[in-house]
Amino acid sequence: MIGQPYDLAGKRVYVAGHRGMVGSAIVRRVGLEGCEVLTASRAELDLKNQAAVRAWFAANRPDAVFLAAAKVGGILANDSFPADFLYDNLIIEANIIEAAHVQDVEKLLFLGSSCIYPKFAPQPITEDALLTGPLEPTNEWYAIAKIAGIKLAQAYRRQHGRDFISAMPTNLYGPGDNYDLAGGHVLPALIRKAHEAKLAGAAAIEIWGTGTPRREFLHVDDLADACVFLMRRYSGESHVNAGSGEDIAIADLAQLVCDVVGFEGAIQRDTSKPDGTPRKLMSGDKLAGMGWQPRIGLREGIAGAYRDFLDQSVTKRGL
Ligand code: GFB
Repeated sequence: MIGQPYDLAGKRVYVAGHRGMVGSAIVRRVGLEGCEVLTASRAELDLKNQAAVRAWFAANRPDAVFLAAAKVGGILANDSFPADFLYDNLIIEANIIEAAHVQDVEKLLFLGSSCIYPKFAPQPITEDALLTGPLEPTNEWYAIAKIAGIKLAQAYRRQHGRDFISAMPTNLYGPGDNYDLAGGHVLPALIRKAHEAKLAGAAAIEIWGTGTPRREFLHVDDLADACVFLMRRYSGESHVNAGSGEDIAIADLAQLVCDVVGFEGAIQRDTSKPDGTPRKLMSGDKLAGMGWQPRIGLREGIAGAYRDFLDQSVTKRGL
């Protein structure tokens, strides 16, 4: 349902997780709305500490909250650290949603993830596929935490009349991504592998799994725009998918990244690594029906992400 537009101008808007890829994109985008953007560094506020979160909300009194703080990672990180992915995400979202309720926050947007859906959900995945089948085992811990976050937002809506909503982004990429090969997602990993192979004059790069899984990718600046759109225009119990509407096989993605980076060698597969969900394409009909569309194409987005990777490399080496 599209509610009365919620005007962010003049509001105090807290972006939780502002150092991350998603949070920093939301800070950039929401800054255009004429609001006062509030952030808190990890040193200032431990989001896993309930008393600290409550005190921060009482002292800073935000009107609106974007809940983008989360422990995130790629398929291997999810599979290797199930306790961290479940506990950290549960506690962070519970603390923030509860504090937002106690402090009468007018509107809150919780960010989930497309891995909340069943492993074999019919494609493209509509919002009502939630909780209709078993999850993908490599990331069920993260998925369960994110499902709990959606349910928390719904529960505070039902029991306390709070205007708390949820957006479900597909796989994201863009400036501020994590280029760590073990912990990060596929797209930043491919950028790094192709770049380093080009510099080293290597004959090939290696990708994980069979290369056949299909994923949908959305540029984080498009996601930030969708979040602000939903914050302003949407009020409803159901979460809303945010995607690009197109998916690509991982092997084809690897080729595209190599083209953009300028690496001309071969692409080899390490099938000892997991594939994860065979396909994850979300239906964007609900958000499109409200009038929102993504703007950044995949090739253009990867070219921008590669520039960001080069900038990060320069900064890290202190050049
Ligand atoms: O991006 P990724 O880790 O996330 O992996 P998921 C996507 C696909 O790319 C998998 C393959 O089939 C990987 O096996 N892949 C190929 C690689 N080469 C690489 C590589 O070098 N690094 C990585 N990371 N993957 C995550 C979830 O799942 O997606 C999270 O675990 C979250 O919970 C996130 O939902 C959006 O799409 O498989």
